[in-house]
Amino acid sequence: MELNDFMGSKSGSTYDRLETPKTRNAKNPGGDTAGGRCSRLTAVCLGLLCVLLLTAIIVLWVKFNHLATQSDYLQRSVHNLTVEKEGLEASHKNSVGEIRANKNKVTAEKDKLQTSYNNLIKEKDQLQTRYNILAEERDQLQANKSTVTTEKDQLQTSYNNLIKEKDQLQTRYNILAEERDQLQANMSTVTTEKDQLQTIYHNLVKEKDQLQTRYNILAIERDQLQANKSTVTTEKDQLQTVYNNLSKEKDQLQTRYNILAEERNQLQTSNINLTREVDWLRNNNKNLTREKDQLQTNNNNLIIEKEKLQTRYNNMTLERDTLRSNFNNLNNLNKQLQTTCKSKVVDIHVQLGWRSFGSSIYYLSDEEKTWSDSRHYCQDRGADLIIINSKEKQDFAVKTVGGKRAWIGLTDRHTENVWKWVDGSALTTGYWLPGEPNNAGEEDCAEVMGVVMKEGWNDIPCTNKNRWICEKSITDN
Ligand code: MMA
Ligand code: CA
Repeated sequence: MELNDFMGSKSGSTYDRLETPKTRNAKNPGGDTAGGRCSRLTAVCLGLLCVLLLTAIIVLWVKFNHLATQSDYLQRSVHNLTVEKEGLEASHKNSVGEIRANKNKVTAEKDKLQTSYNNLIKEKDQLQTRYNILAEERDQLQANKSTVTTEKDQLQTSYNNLIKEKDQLQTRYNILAEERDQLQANMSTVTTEKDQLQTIYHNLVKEKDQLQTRYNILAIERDQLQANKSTVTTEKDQLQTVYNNLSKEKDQLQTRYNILAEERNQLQTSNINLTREVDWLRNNNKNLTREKDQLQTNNNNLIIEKEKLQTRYNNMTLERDTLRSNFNNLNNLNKQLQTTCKSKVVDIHVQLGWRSFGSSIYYLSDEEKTWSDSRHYCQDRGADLIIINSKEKQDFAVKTVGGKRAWIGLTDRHTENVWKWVDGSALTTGYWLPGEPNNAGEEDCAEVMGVVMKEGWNDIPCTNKNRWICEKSITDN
């Protein structure tokens, strides 16, 4: 080593200088004078000083060697780190920036270490210079121990600084080692990502080539289209003008078409309705034609029948007139006969004891019968018991019965105190005697009394036997 050689050579020269007094003492062993003792004392002191200086130099030399060893170790570490950094740089092309930054850091650290090394070299030179100075001062033997001590302190301070710098370098080395481990750990991830990106890159390159090919084709087509565009633009302007005119005409035609369409729809609707009506009318016409033919046939038959009936009607009219004339003649004859007949009936009844009054004839019996038997008698002769419904008939009855009494056609035997005539009509005006009818012992049939001062009606039991007055209308037959 350069340092050892240096120290070796320096040690040699020092021994040479230190051996000089010994050599001088050895050449004068018998000088036991005061000056000799003083010289021996000085020599001893100088020897002790030389021993001290030698010891200090040896210690410094050992420590310096130790520092040099550490410097070598750090140098090798820097070298190894540089190698590893370069390996990482080769592995991580994609993370070149980071690695480069790390490399710069490592380089900076290396530069710092180099600087430290240079400083150490300079300090070594300084130490060498100082050593030379000390050697010169040692030669002067009056060199100041304080100066040496001060320099020793400075060396000690430098040593401490070097220790501190060594610790800092060690710490930085540890940090760099951790960063290296992290970078190694990131390497696999980055490698995987790099492979994926590489695959994507290849795909993108293929797509880019395809797109480039398509782009070239499109560019050619674009140029052709560009050339066509001007022609088409001109034609488009012309067509636009024509289109505008056609649009106006189309709008007018559309309006007319809409109106015509509405009219057409209305006409279609009307046509459908009319077609239905026509069909319906045709069917009706057929039916009506049939009916008309039938009616025509019927009409002809009816005309024939009408003519026949007209003939018959005329004949019957003649017959009717004849019959009406005959009827009138017969009716007149009948009236004459009835008048004659009634007159003869009245005559016959008068001959039989009947009396004529108004439009009826009346018969007062000489016998006496119950009310019912009396009525049967009248009915057997086409008459009934007398109905007295006027003051004239009441007076006629009183006059007819004379000073006697007779049944009249009045009874309440169906409902007590409800008096009815034999023709079913109700009693409206009665000519009862005072206090009558009193129904003295179930008296349901009426009699007329013609006794003076006792001319009127009385009720008596129907089972009593009494005369009776029959009444028979002449106008009934
Ligand atoms: C009295 C009087 C009549 C009654 C007859 C019966 C003479 O008249 O009471 O009302 O009908 O008697 O005989
Ligand atoms: Ca009575």
